[in-house]
Amino acid sequence: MEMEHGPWTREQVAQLYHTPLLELMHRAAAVHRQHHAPCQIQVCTLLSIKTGGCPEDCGYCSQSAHHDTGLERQQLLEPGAVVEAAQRAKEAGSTRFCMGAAWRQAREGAEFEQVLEMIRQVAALDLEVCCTLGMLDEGQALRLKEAGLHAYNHNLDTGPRFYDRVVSTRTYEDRLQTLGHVSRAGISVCCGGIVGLGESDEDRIDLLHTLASLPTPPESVPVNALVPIAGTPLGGQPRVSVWEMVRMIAAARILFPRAMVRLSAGRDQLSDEAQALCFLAGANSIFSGEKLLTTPHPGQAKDAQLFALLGLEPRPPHEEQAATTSAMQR
Ligand code: SAM
Ligand code: DTB
Ligand code: SF4
Repeated sequence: MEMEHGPWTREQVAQLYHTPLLELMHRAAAVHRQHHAPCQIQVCTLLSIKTGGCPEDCGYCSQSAHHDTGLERQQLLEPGAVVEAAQRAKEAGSTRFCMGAAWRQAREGAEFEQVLEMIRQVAALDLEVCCTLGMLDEGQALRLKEAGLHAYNHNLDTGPRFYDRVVSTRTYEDRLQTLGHVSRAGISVCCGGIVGLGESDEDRIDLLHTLASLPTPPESVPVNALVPIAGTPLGGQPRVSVWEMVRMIAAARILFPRAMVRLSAGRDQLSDEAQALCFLAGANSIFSGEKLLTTPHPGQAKDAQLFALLGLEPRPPHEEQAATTSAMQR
């Protein structure tokens, strides 16, 4: 059995990243099998609880008020509507429910209370609750934890040297600070990035190394392929090749053996064969549904066909999962 790796140096991450692709995939698949049931995929549902009109200028995002993308704005949803969506997601087989808000930072006052209420009610459905609300301070992170939040998604997107080419309204340091507040509050960190922003291999290595150097390793790592959005500065970027996704996923799997590695945005453009390669390389989580936050996604029927074809099954909810894991260790 491969030994658990200590802290990774940047040089080691670079070497890993540049491993010949088939060898990298093989190593990642081996690590995947040591730590996870290889035919199980975590199925998550994503809901946009507040859409558009965001003050940040992220160059990839349909929801930034700085870009004219024609997106219809939507104020914060009522907890009742969110809980209904969560119930439907559970019935459709999701075990994790993630709520996304187009905010620079979590709001104080009535809106924050409303989000806390959503978390309490969704957690009561026995779903793993995750949310992504932009920057948080320490007190907000603690209140989210108290309400029953399992994980907080806050992506670093790319390496620190490329970051200001993509976003100018906040810094990499701001992102790291929020991640610190999240993990100190005892909330699982969900943190990953985007492939296809025009970044170099060096930037991807920087991102992986930064993630591997966080005080607590992320519990889940979303790997997004850029979905180019007309009207955004990155709307003309070419689609990333599946090989770039596979390399990033495999490296993430090896760096974070226990994490859920999520094949996130961009699945709509990936063939069954391409997705199969991503799962072989260690991806073990997806978003289900016909829409991500604002962009089209494959939908449940297509995913059911893919699961049947590949012999994959949805990962059971956490307590049943604990039983599976102990069975694997016997
Ligand atoms: N406003 C919050 C924030 O930025 O943290 C939460 C929502 S934001 C849309 C969540 C993540 O979605 C971003 O950090 C980015 O990684 C990803 N994302 C947004 N637009 C994308 C796109 N067009 N293609 C791929 N990933 C995207
Ligand atoms: C993440 O890393 N990917 C999800 C989730 N976290 C919030 C969001 C992807 C958004 C893709 C573009 C859109 O649908 O607007
Ligand atoms: Fe706002 Fe998040 Fe989109 Fe950036 S990625 S513009 S912070 S919604």
